[in-house]
Amino acid sequence: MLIDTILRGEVGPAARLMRDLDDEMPQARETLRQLYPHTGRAHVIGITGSPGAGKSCLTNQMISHFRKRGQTVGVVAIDPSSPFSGGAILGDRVRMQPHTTDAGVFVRSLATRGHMGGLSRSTGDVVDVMDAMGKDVVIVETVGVGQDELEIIRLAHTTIVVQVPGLGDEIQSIKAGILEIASIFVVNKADLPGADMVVRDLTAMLQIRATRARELVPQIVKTEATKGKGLDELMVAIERDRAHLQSGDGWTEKQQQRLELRFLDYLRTQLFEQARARLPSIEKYGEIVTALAAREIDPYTAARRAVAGILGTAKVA
Ligand SMILES: Nc1nc2c(ncn2[C@@H]2O[C@H](COP(=O)(O)OP(=O)(O)O)[C@@H](O)[C@H]2O)c(=O)[nH]1
Ligand SMILES: [Mg+2]
Repeated sequence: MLIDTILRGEVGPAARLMRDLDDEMPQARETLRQLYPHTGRAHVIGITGSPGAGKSCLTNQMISHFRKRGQTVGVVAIDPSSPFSGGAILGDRVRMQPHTTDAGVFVRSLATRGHMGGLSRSTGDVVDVMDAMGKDVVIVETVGVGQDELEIIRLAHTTIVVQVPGLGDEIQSIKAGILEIASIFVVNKADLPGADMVVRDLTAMLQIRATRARELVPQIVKTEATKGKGLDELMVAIERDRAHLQSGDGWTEKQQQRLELRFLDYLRTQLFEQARARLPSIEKYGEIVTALAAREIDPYTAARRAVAGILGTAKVA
């Protein structure tokens, strides 16, 4: 049985399933549906930050540390799509290579498909498959551009935000929203000048940030990913976050929060698909289109009228 091979962690069938999910094959959806009850065990760690901040190097180091403890690891590397090919950048795969011969590590690269400018929708599915495969930890690497960075919370229990010195005005480089999503700040490239200033700035910003009840104040860890320096401290911070989440209701809450966001995401898509399919059959659809073209109504009003038509509600002004 396909399900059993995936639950046993076999890479071939799992990789095929991920590809089929990406291609939106109905059979793959059904397989995932059957795997779903076996998910929810993996600790999902998001890592985000600017391109070149050292996320892949850090991920590589974290893999080594998790493996030393006997934990299995899945990695989902989300690369920016090339505007020309839509393909993933090869670099990440190459950089992850030290672990490619280790059966306890499964790396999968995904291209973002610009779904609402954000994370590839199948990222959640891929995380689920790795979870079902029995991976203890699943690391999701996203590039800190646009919404991806903030969307990581719909997938990760623990979010690591990587900062580096030397990007000019350090405070400017920390975007709104980032302080709220970070469980851990890593100041990587600590060998470069300015790292301590980044740590100071972050510390100051965290002091004015309102900490929600039961939430840990994010830790700040200095690392030099290329040499593995600071990795012990990072592993302690990750472990502290996991232990904190699992000690109270945090884990369940995060789980619920994550699933609700994904549910809403699918709801949005499915409603839109259904609505679009019904458009031609609504009364006066032709009129709406003509009025739109003649600039008699604006697109916003046109959409409202179409929604009213689809839902069969009373006339909308
Ligand atoms: N000086 C220095 N360079 C680093 C460090 N960590 C990573 N790099 C370099 O930064 C570049 C980008 O690293 P990478 O992990 O691909 O960054 P990513 O784009 O965030 O995944 C590579 O050339 C690394 O060798 C560090 O701690 N110090
Ligand atoms: Mg990378």
